[in-house]
Amino acid sequence: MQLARNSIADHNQAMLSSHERQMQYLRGEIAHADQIINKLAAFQVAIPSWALGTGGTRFGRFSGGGEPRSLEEKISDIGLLHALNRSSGAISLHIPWDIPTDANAIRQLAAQHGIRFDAMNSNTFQDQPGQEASYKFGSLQHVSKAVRKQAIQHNIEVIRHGVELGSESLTVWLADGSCFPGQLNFRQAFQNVYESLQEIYAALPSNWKLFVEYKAFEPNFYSTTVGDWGQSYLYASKLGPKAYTLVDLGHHHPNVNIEQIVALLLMEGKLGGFHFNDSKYGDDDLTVGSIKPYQLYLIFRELVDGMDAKGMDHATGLGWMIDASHNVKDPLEDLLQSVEAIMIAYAQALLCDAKALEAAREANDVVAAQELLQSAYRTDVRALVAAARLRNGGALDPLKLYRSTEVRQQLIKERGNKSTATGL
Ligand code: LRH
Ligand code: MN
Repeated sequence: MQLARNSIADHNQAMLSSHERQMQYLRGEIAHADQIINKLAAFQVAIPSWALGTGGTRFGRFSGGGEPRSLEEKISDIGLLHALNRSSGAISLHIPWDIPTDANAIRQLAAQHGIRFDAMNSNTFQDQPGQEASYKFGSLQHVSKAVRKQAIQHNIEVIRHGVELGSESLTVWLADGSCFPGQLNFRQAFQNVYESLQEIYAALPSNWKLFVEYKAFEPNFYSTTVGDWGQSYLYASKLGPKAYTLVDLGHHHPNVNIEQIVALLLMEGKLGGFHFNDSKYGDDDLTVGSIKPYQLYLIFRELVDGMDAKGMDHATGLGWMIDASHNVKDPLEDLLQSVEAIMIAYAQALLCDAKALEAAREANDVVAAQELLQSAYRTDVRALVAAARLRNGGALDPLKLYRSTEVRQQLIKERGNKSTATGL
């Protein structure tokens, strides 16, 4: 489904005067407004291929209809998001949920929508039909060499698909762990995973990165073999320079100081990227910034300072990906809100006077430090984010235009109410 030719131009025309009023005020308040807009305009967030349909939980799944039935339709839906906000120019595939039948055709279709292929995701947490050995008791940690070999082969196969599509990174998330005390030899499990990751690492093309994603719990509920940033950092450090940690915001126990973890991993040069989402309790995979927007801002504060300290390019230095699941929202509206929340947190982080903040810290002026941090957070930067979109040819208010052009209704007309797409 394509947006009608002039729908974005007409939408922007109708909203331009109020946008320019807000920009005039912000330009009066923010000396470096244009630098912030430049950075926002260059910033792209990868959309997960598994988050374009209704996720659901083990208790139920309530599809909203018009959901993609193929990889081609998933790419077209991301094309729509990107046409609206010009900040969703990448897709992250999950194998075998999204095995391309014709890699060249898929690559060309994505290019037509201005979409590139971000990190590939392997899947050794589900047994596929006809699969030789089961992952019930883990994959790369498994006591059986044959099971580990099967999982290693799968990851190498995922790399092959990624090379054909132009991806340059592989994310390995392992459900591996244990549900009961006594079930697992932690040291042997670590060693098995490490040796298995070494074989996967050895299969990486020279320009590729390996992201080791950690998670505190689920589906195992006593131990997880890549359970926290320390374990992921241990693997990534032992594996070599192409291996990094991946921070999924929902993979921490409540109240963990994620921004401190981000600051240290970045300082060590071992932060590879993010799976952005939000959560109240567990791995809830909710809309980014919907529960803890201040934490998201504090994370971007550490990212901006940490990347600037290392001279890293913000747009390309790390893997910026969303990992969400939708139960009650239209998936595309949810993703538009998530990208917006990321861009707002990034803009506020860029707005904060980092030099003055450092001076307050040096002076142990705790109050001044908080005032500097929160004055940026309390600044409505939405017009700056909109200005970046306008500059890139996007809509001033993507969600409003998505609704006013009745995209979902048209998708339901085209695809029907049932959803068949594989994935979570
Ligand atoms: C695990 C996870 C991982 C994906 C899956 C879809 O919870 O975050 O990143 O493979 O979700
Ligand atoms: Mn994730």
